[in-house]
Amino acid sequence: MKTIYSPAHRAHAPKEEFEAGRLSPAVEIPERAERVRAEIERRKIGPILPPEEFGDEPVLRVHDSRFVGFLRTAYDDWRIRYSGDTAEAFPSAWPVRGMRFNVSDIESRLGSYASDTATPIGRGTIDAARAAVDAALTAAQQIQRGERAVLALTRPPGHHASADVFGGYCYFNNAAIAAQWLVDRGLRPAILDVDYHHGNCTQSIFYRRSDVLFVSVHADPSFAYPHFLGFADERGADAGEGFNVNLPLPRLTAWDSYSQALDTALSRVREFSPDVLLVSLGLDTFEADPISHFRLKVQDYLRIGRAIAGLCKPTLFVFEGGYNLDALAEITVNVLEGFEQR
Ligand code: Q9C
Ligand code: ZN
Repeated sequence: MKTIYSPAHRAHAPKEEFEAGRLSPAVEIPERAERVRAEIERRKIGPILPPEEFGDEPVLRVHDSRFVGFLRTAYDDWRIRYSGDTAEAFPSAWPVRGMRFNVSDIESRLGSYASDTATPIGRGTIDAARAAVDAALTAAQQIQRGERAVLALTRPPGHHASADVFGGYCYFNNAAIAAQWLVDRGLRPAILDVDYHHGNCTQSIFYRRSDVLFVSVHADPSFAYPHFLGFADERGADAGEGFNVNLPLPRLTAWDSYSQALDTALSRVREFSPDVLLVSLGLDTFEADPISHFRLKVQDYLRIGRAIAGLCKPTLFVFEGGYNLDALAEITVNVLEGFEQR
């Protein structure tokens, strides 16, 4: 299996996030992708190739142009506002009910576009996020050209970024942009999201559409981030009714019940009969993940890979979350190896 990887991700090296009332060390850090890349080499999964540049057009098929413009200048705008301070940009006020969306200065823009305080914008954030998009698009192009499976080793991740929202460590929705690119080339993609956190913004992007199926297995938002979306009764709207499937699971879910939900998800995908499967591959379902509460074990990731391979579809894995640095590389490559075994 080919991997698409760019070292440009290293320019995004957040230091801190504001969480549970305090600043804590960032977990979505460069070492994540570096460890996975090294493990792919060590276990000889296949060639590691750099992305091609696709330009803005495929990004603008999914994201709002003012939002893209905001991300492009946010760090510089922030530095000008705070006279050269090199601290990362964070929002501190949001336009909640009764207030207005306003983008007249950097503070109002941050509040209008951000969904949380975990997603800092630093000097290298935009370049890294763009390289991640190009990695996902390059992988999509490989699939279009006949590859059976490709990994886009994207960082920062994407599934908590919508048309005009960034958050949850995500800036551009890599998987959604790749899916839209495939739609624009006449293909019918399904997205299976197995990250611990609900892929709220991938859901939002395709919620009213029947040309892209979105299926997610995740921690119940009644106790887990992203808190405000990802419930089982969200089934799509308008033309998209029935094309959104959420399978929320309780705290401490282990393989026995996880695998049942995964089987349900896979049969919904099979029923849709896509041309291409995109997998939003989060590895934060691991038992020792530092921010999550499922109980999957190292060997379970081989099973996930085998189960996905059972669909017999061209498969584009798009890397999302997963924060246990000691296990992340092994469990990621287990999914790929499980997939190849079948
Ligand atoms: N105590 C992804 O995995 N904060 N994003 C959660 C938990 C945000 C996760 C706090 C988590 C975002 C791509
Ligand atoms: Zn996650």
